[in-house]
Amino acid sequence: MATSKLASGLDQSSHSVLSVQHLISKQHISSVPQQFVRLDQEPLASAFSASLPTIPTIDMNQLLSDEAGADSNEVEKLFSVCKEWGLFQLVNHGVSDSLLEKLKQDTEGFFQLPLDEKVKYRKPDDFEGYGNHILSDDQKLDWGDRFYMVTNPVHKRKPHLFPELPSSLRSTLESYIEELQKISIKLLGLLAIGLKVEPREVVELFEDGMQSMRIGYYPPCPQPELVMGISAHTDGTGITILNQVNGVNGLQLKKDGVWIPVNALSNALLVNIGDVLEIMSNGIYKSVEHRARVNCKEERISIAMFFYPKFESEISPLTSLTNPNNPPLFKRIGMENYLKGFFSHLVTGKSHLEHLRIKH
Ligand SMILES: O=C(O)CCC(=O)C(=O)O
Repeated sequence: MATSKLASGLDQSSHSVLSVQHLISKQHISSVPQQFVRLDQEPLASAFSASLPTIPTIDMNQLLSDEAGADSNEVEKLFSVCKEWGLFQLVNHGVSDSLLEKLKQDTEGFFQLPLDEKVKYRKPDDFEGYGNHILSDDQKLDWGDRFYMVTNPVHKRKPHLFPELPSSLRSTLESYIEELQKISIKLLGLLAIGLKVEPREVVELFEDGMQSMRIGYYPPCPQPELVMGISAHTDGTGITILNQVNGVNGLQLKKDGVWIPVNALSNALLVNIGDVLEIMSNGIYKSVEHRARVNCKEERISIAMFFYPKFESEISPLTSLTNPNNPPLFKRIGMENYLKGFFSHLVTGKSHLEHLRIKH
C-alpha cells in the first residue's frame, strides 16, 4: 500500500476512507467531508430530553440472589425490561474494575498504533479485521473505525487477527471474553425462565455458540450533528453486551418511535436483545433498534460482544411457545443461512427480521 495514501487514512485502490482516525489526524478538518454528512438521520428527541425516560438498570447480584430464593423482583424486572425496552444497563456484573481498566488501556493503546501496524489486521474483501469496508464510491460513511472478528468457536478465529494482537491486549480480551460468556449464559437462562421454558432449551443453543466482537473507535468530530458513529440497526444476536470502554456515552436506542440517549452509569455494561432472541421468543422479547453518535470533544471507544447460537443450529420460535392460537411469527432457518442473510441485509440497511417474519 502506498505509504503517503496510507498515512492519510485512505484506501489504496480508491479515494475511500480506511480510517477516519488517521484521515483527520493528518488534516485540520473544521468541516466534515461530504462522504460523512448524514442529513437523512432521524433526530434525537432532544427538545423533550428533560422528560425522557432513563434506561433501566438491572443488578446482577440481585438477579443471583433472587435465583437463590430471595425475592427482590429483579428477575421479574429483567423480563419486563426485555419485553418493553430490549436494552438495559447491567451493574454489579462481576467483571472486576481492574480488568475493565486494563481493557481500556489496551484498546486505547491499540488505536494509538501507527496505521501501517493496524492494517496488518486487514485483508481485501474480508469483512473481518481493521478499518472500514466500503462497497461503493457514493456510500455514506460512519464516523468511526472498527476492528471486527469472530472470537468463538476458537477454531474459527482468523490466524492474522486474534492470535496476532499485541500480547497484552490478547490476554486481556481472553479474560474479558471468559467473563462475558458467563454473564451471557446466566442472562439467557433467566430469559428462558421468563418465557416459561426450560433454561436448557435456550442455553444449550448458545453454549460454545458463535461469538464475535466489534471494537469501535469514534474520533471527535468538528460537526457531530451531521454524522453518525454507527447507523441505526438491530443486532443479529441472541444478546449483545456493549462496553463503553473509556466511559464516553454515545449509544442511542429507539423506543416508541423516539430516539433516546443512553446515559450509562460508570462501568455498567449495556445489554441488548437481538433478532435471534426476538425470533426464539416468538416476538415476546424485543430486538431493539440502536445507533451511536459522536461528539466534538472526546474520542469514544466501545466493545460490542455478540452472542449467537451454534453454527450448526436452527433458529425458529421455540416450539413450546407456539400453538394453533399462537402461531410462529418467524420462519425456521439454519444458522449459516441466517448469518448470510443478516449480513447482506445489514449492508443494504433493510431489516432481516422483517424478511423472516411470516405474514399471517
Ligand atoms: O459503539 C456503540 O455504541 C454501538 C456499537 C454497535 O451498535 C454495534 O457494534 O453493533
